[in-house]
Amino acid sequence: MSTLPDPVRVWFHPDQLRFKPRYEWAFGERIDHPETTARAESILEALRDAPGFELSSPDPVEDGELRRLHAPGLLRLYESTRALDRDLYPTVFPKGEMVRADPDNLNHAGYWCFDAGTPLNAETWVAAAWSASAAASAASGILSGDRLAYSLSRPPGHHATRSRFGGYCYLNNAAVAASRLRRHGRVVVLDIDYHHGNGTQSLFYRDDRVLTVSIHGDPRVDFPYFAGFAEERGKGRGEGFNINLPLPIGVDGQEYQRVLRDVVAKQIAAFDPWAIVVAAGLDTYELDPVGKFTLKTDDLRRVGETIGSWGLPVVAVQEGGYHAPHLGLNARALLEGLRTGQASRTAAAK
Ligand code: OKP
Ligand code: ZN
Repeated sequence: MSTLPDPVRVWFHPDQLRFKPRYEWAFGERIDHPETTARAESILEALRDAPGFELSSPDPVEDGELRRLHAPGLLRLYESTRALDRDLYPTVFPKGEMVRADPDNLNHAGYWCFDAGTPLNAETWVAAAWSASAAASAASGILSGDRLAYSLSRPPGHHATRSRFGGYCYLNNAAVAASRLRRHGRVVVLDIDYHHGNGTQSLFYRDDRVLTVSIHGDPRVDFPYFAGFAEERGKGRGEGFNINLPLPIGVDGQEYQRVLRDVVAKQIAAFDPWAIVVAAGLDTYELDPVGKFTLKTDDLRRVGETIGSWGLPVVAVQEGGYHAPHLGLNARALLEGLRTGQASRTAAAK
């Protein structure tokens, strides 16, 4: 008897489209902001037409759940941004002792920020909260038996730390998903975005129940610059439970696949998790204007197949990916790959 697999739920809320960052600063130049609404629209269009996907509206994540990951001051600052009538780019970033920051004073926003590419306006908070809610609902889908769930998170999340936003990220969506799953056992967050997932790393740095693995462009030459080195392995009981795999620019699909199969697969198998959160950045794509790897759409499909073949439930949380015209096709390829990989594993077990 053959049955069709259940459709993959695509978690997304239309209010995620309300936030439209207009520009960012890159080496003194004002450039169009890469993190556009066209990205999400490209993904929605590609998955709407594809068989096997079903659009679902998330439940709002509660404040208490966000407070377990993020500092009260950061969340309070986001509340304050509702009063903004313009885009705010923090320009003063106080360090160390220079701080008596007031989250009700938007002139102090730089205290909770680490870069100049991540503006605040009156729509930031609603979009970021739904983006995190989508990840939370996707994780809950896994808890009620889904084998694969996809959070169309936008704005992205993996650079957001406990108390700082940056790198286009405000709330750490992948960490929200991982936290829901971690109550039920060991969880891996595998970050395949081109950029190091510094926020996710820092949130679980002392945690031995969440293994964080990030494959990314060498941070000596690429954002976030200050983290992502192989020496960062976790602290305290979390020592050994953070793995960074920085790679040189120009890496292609074959080399990427080799790292996944020869290094990542073994580390994850040794950790023996019950579920995996994929921080699914697609800026490793050859045409991406921000990332500097050279993966093709079929390479992204194979990345999905490899991860799926590990036989674990997967929550894929969208991160970067800035070539909007092909972003939907690439998301679809990754997700179809994940599903094919999972099916091959199920078939082999029978
Ligand atoms: C966010 B995510 C580019 C300047 C660098 C920061 C990149 C943030 C990437 N010209 N801006 O990990 O995809
Ligand atoms: Zn990225």
